[in-house]
Amino acid sequence: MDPVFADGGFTANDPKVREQALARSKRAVDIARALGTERIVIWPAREGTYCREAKDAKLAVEHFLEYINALLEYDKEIKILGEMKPNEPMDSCFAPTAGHFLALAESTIDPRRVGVLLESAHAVLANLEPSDEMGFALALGKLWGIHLNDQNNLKFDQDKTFGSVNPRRAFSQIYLLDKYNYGQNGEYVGLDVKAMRTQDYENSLKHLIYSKENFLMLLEKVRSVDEAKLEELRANRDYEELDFYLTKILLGCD
Ligand SMILES: [Mn+2]
Repeated sequence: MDPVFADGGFTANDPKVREQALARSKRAVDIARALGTERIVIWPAREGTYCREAKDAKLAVEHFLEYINALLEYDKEIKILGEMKPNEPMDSCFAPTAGHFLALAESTIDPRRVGVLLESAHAVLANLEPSDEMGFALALGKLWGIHLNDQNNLKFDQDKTFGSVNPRRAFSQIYLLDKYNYGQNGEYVGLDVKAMRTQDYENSLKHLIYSKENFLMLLEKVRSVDEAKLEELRANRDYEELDFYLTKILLGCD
């Protein structure tokens, strides 16, 4: 929020600003280590432009890489989790998706210490399916954190209560995470939600409780799925029936 970083930190055109951004990040690493964690989440939503020609896209990604390398060098124990989003506050972010960041990770000095934190709404903002994004990162052994929430189409980053907009999309995420025992290796399930602004204070606090409640109600539905039936429908390529079966489960009519 410091005005010096209005045009981004480590992708800013001014080398002094990039230096300051790195110094501040090193301090954040020190604080994280003092708190007993080695996981550092990068949320590079200001690393982009409002005007395409405001920054050199090739140079910006090179600065991004130098920044990650400098942090990996600074502390040999930390793990970096990129929480990527395609836009907001900037019009267009560099490395807008988890896939972009994982490609970047492979070019760092220690790819083993670079992974992702996937947020449902960020995937939706990129017009991607959150559960597929999670599957992609899971397959590469890189899903080190998740922020569950919801998003009503392509608008600002809404951080709505998990499952409140599209329960089926929420169901798909839980189905995948539960199937692969997500959390067994100490990964956290975060709920990155924000209050609707036009309520009084007390009511505004319910978004976290209900995100968790929705998660638990959907988990129950996920675990009620008849896996043999699902496999049979897959084998028969009867996807209308599969869709209908899951819709019935979601509506409590099965
Ligand atoms: Mn988030």
